[in-house]
Amino acid sequence: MPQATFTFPAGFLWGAATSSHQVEGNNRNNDWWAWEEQPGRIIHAHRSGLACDWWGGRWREDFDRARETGQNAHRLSVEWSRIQPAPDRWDEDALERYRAMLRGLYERGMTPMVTLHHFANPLWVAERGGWENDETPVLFAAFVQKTVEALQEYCTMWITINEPNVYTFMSYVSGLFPPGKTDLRAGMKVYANLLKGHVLAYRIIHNLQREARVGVAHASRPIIPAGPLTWLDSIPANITNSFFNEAFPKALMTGKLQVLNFSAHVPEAIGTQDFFGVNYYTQELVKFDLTRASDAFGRRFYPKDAELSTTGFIAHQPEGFFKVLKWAKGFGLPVIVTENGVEDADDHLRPRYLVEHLHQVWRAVNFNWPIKGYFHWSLVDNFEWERGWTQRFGLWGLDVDTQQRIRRPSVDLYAAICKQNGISSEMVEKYAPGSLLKLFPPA
Ligand code: IFM
Repeated sequence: MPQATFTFPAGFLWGAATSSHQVEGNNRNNDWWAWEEQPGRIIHAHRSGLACDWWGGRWREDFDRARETGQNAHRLSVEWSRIQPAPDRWDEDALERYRAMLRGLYERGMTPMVTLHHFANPLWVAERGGWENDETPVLFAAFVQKTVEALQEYCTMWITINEPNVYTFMSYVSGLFPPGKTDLRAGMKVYANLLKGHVLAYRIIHNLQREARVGVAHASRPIIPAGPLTWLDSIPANITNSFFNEAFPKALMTGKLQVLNFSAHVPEAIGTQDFFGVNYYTQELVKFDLTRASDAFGRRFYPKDAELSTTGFIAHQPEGFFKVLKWAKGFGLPVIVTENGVEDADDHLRPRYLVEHLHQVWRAVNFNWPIKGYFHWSLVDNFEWERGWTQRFGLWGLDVDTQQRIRRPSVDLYAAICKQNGISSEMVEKYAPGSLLKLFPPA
């Protein structure tokens, strides 16, 4: 077997990503908490509850875990409903707690990245129509101003909106996220308002902080015509790619958000991205299907022989990651992998998923594409939205009843990678032997 190491550039960011509602616990004042209380919304009636108890202070032990295992960065989000519990009220204690968390990262020598909107909205915003209301981008901007003023001492890397495409799709097309609508027209309005909110936030952050780097975490999932009638299958593929993958990032270049016959002109969006955040999990095939009008006449699925995650949510397809990185670098900006990971309770797939996906990042880096960091989703198992606790994305497992953390074997693999700033054949042999021949074929 060849002995080799795939080395990453000096200064590469190695971390994990989390989001407030998914880890903090007791986020009672947002639309997700209310949604969880409605029967039938969350699988098995699961609740976020105490989540990973970060609001109770367990972020400390989890940051220790991250640091001790070689991570030098962490992406977390702040909760709008905590910082601004009512339209006319700011909670200084909440801001102070977030300052303490960021200071906690700083003291551990870890670079923070802060997300300002990660799916959840304050109840009072939701009650005013959420992102369908044209006022919401302005309300969001006020929250961003207040938050960045308070946190800028410890953070220069900001994500304005996490996965605007997923938020729009899940909340307004599939209806699986609050407010549970299935109304594409409303969805397009929301998409446009998220874009406007992003633009306002981008300007505010730069006005406050010269050295800020501001981006969006774009969920990126190649949709491939299944064939053999590829021309027919490319109809749903093109529509879905346009809505899901292309629309938002293109709008940040052209100032026009365009999907089918819907368009919104937001010229001030041009150039409002300092890096390109990529969230990649998997890719999908699509077949033309006349019965699926609401899915752009497409049936999406994974290849028959694909290896699937525990609940079948993700197919292990690292080659799709390379495609996405290639596409992302085409935007001419530094690229940061803001999320990548797999739900895998018993950790039988994660080690291979991890090394094979990171191998694609390394390949990309070797073309001199400007990839600056990688944030694994996630540090600890956390509340997976409408999928509740059925999906376990953590490097560490979580016993929700006892709050006990369970160290999965992937922890040691990721630690070795972060500490060495590379992937060696020895590591792969030890932790992910099933990937050895693929990554290090005999000469
Ligand atoms: O948990 C989510 C996260 O909130 C957004 N990106 C995908 C993750 C896995 O489903």
